[in-house]
Amino acid sequence: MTNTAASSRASQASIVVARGSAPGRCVRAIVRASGPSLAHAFRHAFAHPLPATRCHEANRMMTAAGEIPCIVLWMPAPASFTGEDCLEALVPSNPVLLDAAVDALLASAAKQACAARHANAGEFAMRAFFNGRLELAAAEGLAAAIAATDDAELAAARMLASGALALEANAIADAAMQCLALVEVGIDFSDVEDVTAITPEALAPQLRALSLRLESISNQGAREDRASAVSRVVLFGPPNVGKSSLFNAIVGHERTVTADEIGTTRDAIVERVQFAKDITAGLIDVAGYAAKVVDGDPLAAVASQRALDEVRDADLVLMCDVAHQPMTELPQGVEGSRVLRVITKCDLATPCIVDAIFTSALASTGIDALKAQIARRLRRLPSRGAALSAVLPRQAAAIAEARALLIEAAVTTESEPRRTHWTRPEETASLLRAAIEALRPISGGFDADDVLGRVFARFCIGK
Ligand SMILES: Nc1nc2c(ncn2[C@@H]2O[C@H](COP(=O)(O)OP(=O)(O)OP(=O)(O)O)[C@@H](O)[C@H]2O)c(=O)[nH]1
Ligand SMILES: [Mg+2]
Repeated sequence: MTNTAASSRASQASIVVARGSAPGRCVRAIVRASGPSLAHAFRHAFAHPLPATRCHEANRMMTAAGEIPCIVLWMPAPASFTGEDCLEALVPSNPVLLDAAVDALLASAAKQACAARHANAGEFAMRAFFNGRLELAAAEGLAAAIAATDDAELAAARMLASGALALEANAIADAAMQCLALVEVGIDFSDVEDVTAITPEALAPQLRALSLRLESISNQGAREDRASAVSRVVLFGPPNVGKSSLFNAIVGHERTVTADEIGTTRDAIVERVQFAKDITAGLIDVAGYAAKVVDGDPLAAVASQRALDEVRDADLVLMCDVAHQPMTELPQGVEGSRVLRVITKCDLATPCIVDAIFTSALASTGIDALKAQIARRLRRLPSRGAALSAVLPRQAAAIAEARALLIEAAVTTESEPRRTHWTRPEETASLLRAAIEALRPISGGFDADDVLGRVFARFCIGK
């Protein structure tokens, strides 16, 4: 559990008070409080004591700055947003009066020996969550709605808060589970008469359809800038390791110059490449990167910097090293999660690294495996420009992961040598199981504490 979540859960016994409206000009502002026994705690803060039952009434707050007229919305526990006693006082929107009103509530609680303090960011929503008044998805939706910068992001946030996202994710997980059951029947009861598993031919289109449904969720509310939505894959590494040769081998023609000289490539060269049936991306060849640039070559520093700029903007970095040399360290700002290690010139030496793709542009080996691995990694990226990933990165990542696994399951199924019989049903079944698991954070059944801190930290104080 995160510290924020743990400390907030532990301190729920205290009363919290905050301004509940954003700063800015308006007629009235809200002061909000939540906690146990508010009527008792705030006895000295109001001219008229708070009644036993829910009401809204005109009252006056007794503050150090004088009496402030207010409208009180009084919601005793448990029928309130947080599930605790909740109070909202609408006071004239003046920063001095607002501070005075908050102080008056805290001072009254102190006089009554009740623990009270200023609320932390998101604390009202967090209390609502812990008291079972708010689903985590709804809380996240609320946070996302606050953070939304346009209508599309707001629509994505509403989809989560309304439960529509969970419903669709559930339906897809359910359908995937049905497919899994039909495949497993063939594994577990293959020798039993009358038990027929689904054929690869019948299953593959179902898996494709499910992956399309996931794609359409992640594109909900997507902005119309699809032109810039092409992923960028950059060939990066020290000079002369064979990046340009690999670039040509992948694109399938001599698009860029290669030579024995160090520093042959100076500028970034882009070519659109279809890495798989469903994956097209921009492949970019850049100059060799050297942390220390050779003296007497003024262009080298500029070219090297340009290479670094391309890498920082890349969705996937193909980090190239030659088989017979030690691996290059990743430059600063390039996280390992965006990197695919590639070993070049494998015809010259046997590489000793394990976790990499081995290639030789000269011998044309490893090129198809590299393209397939690039496609696999790109499928896992959340769609660019999608509002969902902008405001709900956790959900977008889960959907991207599940979608990639479903496509992989479809590809595995389609590559069965016979259309009506299975040779490797276990492989498809395990990919399907992983896809269902990947959807779990949205369809339910995950460890809430892991994400709580991050969710509520996105709220502002008073929410
Ligand atoms: N044996 C062998 N040689 C290769 C291979 N790939 C490239 N080379 C050679 O290595 C040299 C450098 O190749 P490039 O593709 O220009 O290397 P680069 O990394 O683009 O070089 P810079 O642009 O200078 O950074 C050339 O002489 C290529 O012929 C390979 O797979 N095997
Ligand atoms: Mg080059």
